[in-house]
Formats: sequence, C-alpha cells, structure tokens
Amino acid sequence: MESATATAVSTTALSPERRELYARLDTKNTAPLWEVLGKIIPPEPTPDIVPVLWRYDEVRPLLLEAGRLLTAREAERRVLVLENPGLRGQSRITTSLYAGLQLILPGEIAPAHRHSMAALRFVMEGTGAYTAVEGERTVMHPGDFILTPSWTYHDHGNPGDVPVIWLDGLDVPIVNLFDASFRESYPGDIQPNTVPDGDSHARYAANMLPVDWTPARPSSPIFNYPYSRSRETLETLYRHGSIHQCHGVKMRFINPTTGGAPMPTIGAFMQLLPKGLSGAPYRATDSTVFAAAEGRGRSRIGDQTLTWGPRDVFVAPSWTAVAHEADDEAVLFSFSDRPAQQALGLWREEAPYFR
Ligand code: GTQ
Repeated sequence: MESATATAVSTTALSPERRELYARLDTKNTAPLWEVLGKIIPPEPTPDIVPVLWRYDEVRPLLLEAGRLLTAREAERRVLVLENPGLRGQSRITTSLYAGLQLILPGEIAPAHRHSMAALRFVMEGTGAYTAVEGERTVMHPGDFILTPSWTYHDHGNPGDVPVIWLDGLDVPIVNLFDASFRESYPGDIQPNTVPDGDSHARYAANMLPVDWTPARPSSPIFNYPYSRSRETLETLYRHGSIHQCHGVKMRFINPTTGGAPMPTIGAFMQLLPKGLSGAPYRATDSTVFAAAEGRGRSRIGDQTLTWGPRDVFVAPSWTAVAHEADDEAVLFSFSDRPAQQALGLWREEAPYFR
C-alpha cells in the first residue's frame, strides 16, 4: 500500500505527554483518530492489491498435478486459489473478490453444497462436465459464463472423457466482511436432477417470462450464458462498427428480468478487442479480474504491462488506469464487484485522456 501520508500530526515525533496519553487510550480500547485519518480515509483509493497475471500454461500443469494427488470428492472442490501478491494468504484476487481455477477429471463429482457466497464460473477448457444448480444441470463449454447464486445448492460432475477446468469467482471477502457466511452440505453427494436441461434457458432467456413469474432470489434466473451467443453478439456489433475507444465492443451480462447485474455482488462483462486495437486508458473503482477467452495482446495497468494469451487471468486494481492492446482479434471476459459498489452509491469511472 502507498504509505499513508496521514496527517501532519504523525510526521512529527510524539511528545512524552502525547505518548503517555496514547498509552492510556490504548488501555481503554480507544485510539487517536488524528494519527490514522489519512490512512483510513484516503483522498483516493490506495489498493493493497497489485496488477498481476497468471499464465494458464504455468498454472494448468500444477492443477493437473493436484488432480493426481487428490480426488475432487476428497477436496470437496479441487481448486488452486489465485492469490493477489499484495494480499498473500488471504485467498483474495482483489480486495473484495476470490478467484480460483477448478479441475474436475473424467468420472469425478464435486459434492453438493450451498453457501452464502455467490459464485460464477468462466469455463476455460474441456467439455462434457456439468454444473447443477437447484436441480437443473447445464453442460459446460469453453467461454460459458455460469452463475451459482447465493445459498443455492450446487454440485459439479464430469461424465465426459476430458479434464474440465474453469475459473471460479466468488464474493468471499464481501460476505466475510459482513460476517454473514453460512455453508452446509447437501444430504447426499449429488442433488437430484429434477429440472430438465435447458429449462431455465427456455423460461428466462428468450425475451419472455412465464406470465405469473415472480423472482425467487435477487439474482438472474438464467444460469448459463453460453459463449456461442456472447461471441456472436460481439462479432455482430463489431461488424456494425460500434467500437469504444477504451473497451472495443464491451457488453455487460444482465439479469434479463431487471436489466441489472446477474448477481447482486458480482458483475460480469465480455469484450471484443479488434485486431490491432490500441485502446485508450480507463479507470474505475471496481478492481477487475480479466480472463482472455481468445487472442493475444497486452494490457498496460498503471506502470506495468501484462502480456496475455488465451486463458490467462489478470487483475487491474481499483482506480488504476487500464489500456488494452490486441495483436489478434481478442475476447476478454471480466468480473468485478461493480454492482455492489453501485448499489452502495460508491462506483466511479474515468476515461481521463479523451474527455
Ligand atoms: O464450486 O462450489 O473455488 O464452494 C470455492 C468454493 C468453488 C464451488 C470455489 C466453492 C466452489
């Protein structure tokens, strides 16, 4: 963290009288605000997290090695947590979000449970695995964006014949900030498949709703946003020429019943960067996790340049300028706590160099 310049008070040596007062304050569980004001209320964000990239080619073999050492059932979830170097040991990729790479091998299951934390999956590799949420299964394909809303029972299985790997994003630090975490196992490893495959897609993703529908929870009733549709949308809009100077063609995933974010705490986005794009810098208060779905490029994030290719994951900290460049036509998936910040009236963005 940038050292807090705090107040003028803290830069001068403490007088014996003040030191003595502080010692007595301490014994009464009190502390002098004037020593910490600049640190606890900085004039602009001072994130502890740093820009960082995980190369898929480096992490994948480690995940497969974990696959040889323990089963998904044994692990409950076989995941390598992506830890931001600025917050090692805290299972955080950003200050407010958790991310990990999860592997499920052919023939394996990850047992059903539910928790207060909301999760998303972005499928990196392999087909033939499914995730089930509240009795409905969806088959995972690379590039699919899948939801597991708060407190919904979910389990994963791989009846196929290749390893399947996806990126998990959860609001773990947010829920724990509020000390609001609950978790329980489902009675049994696999929840019964009570809803036909494709039901939620037909029911909620066709620009119609059942006439008597009322929301059961504040998240989107769609739980798989397939890559085939997202990719086609980006391609069509690119052909139609709507190219943003910073973002290329960038779309946000929505809860179609509200137009809001898919889940209350986590927003997700997908953008196409045209080949040769040199995007203008942009910053916002939502630290963002990016995963490259396709293509190669570079992102300048603050004073660092991160060079990425397919399935690499990287992070842009809050209020740090981000500028993307694409060597090939590229597609980036991303997620952040934007809807949580917006609900609280905190979110800001700025594209400083072309106002
Ligand atoms: O798939 O349910 O990466 O519960 C961390 C916690 C995945 C999951 C994670 C979880 C899951």
